[in-house]
Amino acid sequence: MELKGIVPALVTPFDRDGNVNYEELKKLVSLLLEEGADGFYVTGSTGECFLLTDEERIHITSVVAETVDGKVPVIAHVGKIGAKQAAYLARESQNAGASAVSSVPPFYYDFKFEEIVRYYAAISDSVDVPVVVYNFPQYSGVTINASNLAQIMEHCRVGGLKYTDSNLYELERIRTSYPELKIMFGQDEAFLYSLPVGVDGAIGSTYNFMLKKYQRILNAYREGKMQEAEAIQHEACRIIDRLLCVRDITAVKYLLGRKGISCGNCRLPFSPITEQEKHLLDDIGDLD
Ligand code: NAY
Repeated sequence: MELKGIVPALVTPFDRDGNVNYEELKKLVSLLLEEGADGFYVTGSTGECFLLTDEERIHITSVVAETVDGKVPVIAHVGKIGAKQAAYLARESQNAGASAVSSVPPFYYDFKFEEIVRYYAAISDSVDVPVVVYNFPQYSGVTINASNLAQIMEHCRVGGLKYTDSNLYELERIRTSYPELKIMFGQDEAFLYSLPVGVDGAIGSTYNFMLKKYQRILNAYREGKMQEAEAIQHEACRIIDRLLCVRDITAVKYLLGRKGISCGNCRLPFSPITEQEKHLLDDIGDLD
């Protein structure tokens, strides 16, 4: 599995009745493959993981893997709070075609770090594919840094780290401590600024609908055209500002409508998008 480049954290489309819309999911994946996505992160935060049943999570992975047909990696997020449950989901996701599995640390019970390590070991022991540790302190309440990552790595086959935090200093410490580790950055609003730290790529929600903008940032950066890269990043941030006035997942789903993908609303208890929110997103400008 080559984890690199720009990887959309896929939304999960729902139909009018709130069921997973697998046809629209296939359309979305095909469109993003055409646009040059370097992989797919499925049933992550953006995919409303904790609002899906296990069966839905596994089936989503299998539909995405089938559509991708080995062209790029498919990383299945298998996070639960129980180690046994996450290990089960990991094994089933691997059977469904995932090239790697990933998880946020277990949350809610304020687990000790040694317990978190045991959780990752259970996932790792249940699969042959690599495990991508998902650092998302803002939601999980747990910070993974250069020092405690070593403890996880001792007991778990870590293939990568998804780093969804704005602390670029800590990111640099991790990069320097583990030069071989695949690191995927998770804050789209700071995509450009993660590149000099030496990340291998990025996973995020806004790559669902404005992938081309980030490809242009990456190309400009690689060619040393910093002013051009910054101008496109500013444009992406202007759009993200608008997204965050709504809610990122809700807004991403709505904006995909412009690309012919119908994603429906987010699942309860998320609220459906309002007319006022739609209005805010309607004049957001060019997505490409
Ligand atoms: C996932 O697992 O779906 C993600 O990778 C989530 C990454 C997103 N962060 C959050 C907080 O949901 O893409 C980002 C985020 O939506 C974007 O940077 C806008 O803030």
